[in-house]
Amino acid sequence: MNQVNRVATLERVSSFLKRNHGLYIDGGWISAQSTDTLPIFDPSTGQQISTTIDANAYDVERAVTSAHKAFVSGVWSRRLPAERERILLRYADLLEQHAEELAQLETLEQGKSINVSRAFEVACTLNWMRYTAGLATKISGRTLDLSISVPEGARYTAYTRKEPVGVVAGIVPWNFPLMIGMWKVMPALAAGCSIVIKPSEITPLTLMRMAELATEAGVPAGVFNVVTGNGAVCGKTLTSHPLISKISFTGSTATGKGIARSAIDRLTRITLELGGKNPAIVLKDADPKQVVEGLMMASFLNQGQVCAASSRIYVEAPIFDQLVGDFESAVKGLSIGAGMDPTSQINAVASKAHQRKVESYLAEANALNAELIRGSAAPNNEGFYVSPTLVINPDDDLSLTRDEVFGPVVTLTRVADAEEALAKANDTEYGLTASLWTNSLSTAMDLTPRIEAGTVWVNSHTLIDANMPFGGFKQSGTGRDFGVDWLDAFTETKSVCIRH
Ligand code: TXE
Repeated sequence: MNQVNRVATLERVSSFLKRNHGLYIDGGWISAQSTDTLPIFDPSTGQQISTTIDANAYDVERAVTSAHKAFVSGVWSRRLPAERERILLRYADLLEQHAEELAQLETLEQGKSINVSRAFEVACTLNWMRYTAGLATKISGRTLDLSISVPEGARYTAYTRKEPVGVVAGIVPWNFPLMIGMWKVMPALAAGCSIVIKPSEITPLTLMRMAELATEAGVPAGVFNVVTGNGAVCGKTLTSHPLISKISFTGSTATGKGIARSAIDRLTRITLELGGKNPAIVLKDADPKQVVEGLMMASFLNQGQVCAASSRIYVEAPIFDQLVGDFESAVKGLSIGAGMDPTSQINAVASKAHQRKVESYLAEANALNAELIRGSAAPNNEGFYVSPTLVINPDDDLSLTRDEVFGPVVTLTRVADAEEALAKANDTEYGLTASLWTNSLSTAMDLTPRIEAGTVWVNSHTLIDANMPFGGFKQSGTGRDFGVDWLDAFTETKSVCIRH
């Protein structure tokens, strides 16, 4: 790494990494029964930087029991909405006060640029936290006029109330551990639920620190618990526990479906935010500068480890060659290096296993003579780097054209017209996001309803907001996060019918 540009690690961060970590249950750290541990690596060097517990079934049982006890006691669920809101706003203030610490932890365990950790992961999470805190005081039902006339002359009025669903299990992936973690914690707490959260085994540190800050903000003991561990034991025990009323999962389609299958046995409520293979349709009247800037960011932010990332770009023939040239210059100009070096634009991916997976897609494409344009070479160390890569006019049946690669890889395909682009864009089992690049309002209004995706951007891509619902069509998931109706997924609707 370029030591001159490297951000100095805060003393608070170094000492947190060295801690003898336990599990966060009942408002504090406890020793686990499990003696198994999981190493945490710095993706920029491949070196181990911390160690966490690989929780067993007994440990998970303790966390769920604590959350359930807190829930039925009413210590949080029956608290005045304004009090919950105030505590959650204080929680956001604490993140703001510890912003640099959390940003560094995020970069050290996940690999992404410190610039992205500061400006996106931490700063945007703050917006989401404050937005969601405000929802705690907006929970409301309806009054209902009824037509029941039994016995004759009786009159009835009903109303609905939204009640917290119970104990939530949050399963968090490794691409945006802090932000996606808070997308589960905040709506659960705003609605009055308790939560047991399981971060990814690769990137648990920021959420562990956020548990401490929740207690400092005033969230009562037992309401917010963190268990660290692998998916097969810790994750599975948590999501199949009978005291869990709601699962909020973000991760792969295969794991999400497995959890949903087991959830159906107990009819546990479930929200799934799964992967994407997100198309960008670029028409000949689009602004090329805007396209290249927007889609470089949308394709390579966080090394493409973004569920909403643009990974397939379809360009109308008249501007295809020019755009390929512009993308090639942009990709070759990206500097590669450690996330803690703010001048590096492409950083390591999150794990060795993921680096191998992304490289294996590229190796297959190469073996089948696909045209690859690769950016600068990765640093010569044990870090988990993948050079940013453009794949030009790949065959439709190549694995990297169909699967979610989740790396710094994007395909560019020439199409004859908007109809061919639309057919190719929709030819996928996924349906998370898409974008359309055109200066014609009528074309945009014609095409957007025909694109099979939960979010469609026009002349931008990957820009998300707390007030804009987000979720997938098709195999990209079920349910929506964000927006004014977000807490519906964390509440049950009760109808109260009164005879008078
Ligand atoms: O995902 P998993 P992986 C996609 C992306 C990536 C692929 C595989 O394409 O390459 O998924 O990543 C926990 N019960 N996305 O293997 O397995 C696990 O411990 C309960 C897209 O990491 O889905 C982790 O906390 N939990 C995505 C979380 O599930 C289980 C983000 C995600 O792991 C479990 C990440 C089980 N049986 C990957 N098995 C997005 N939508 O943003 C695993 N887990």
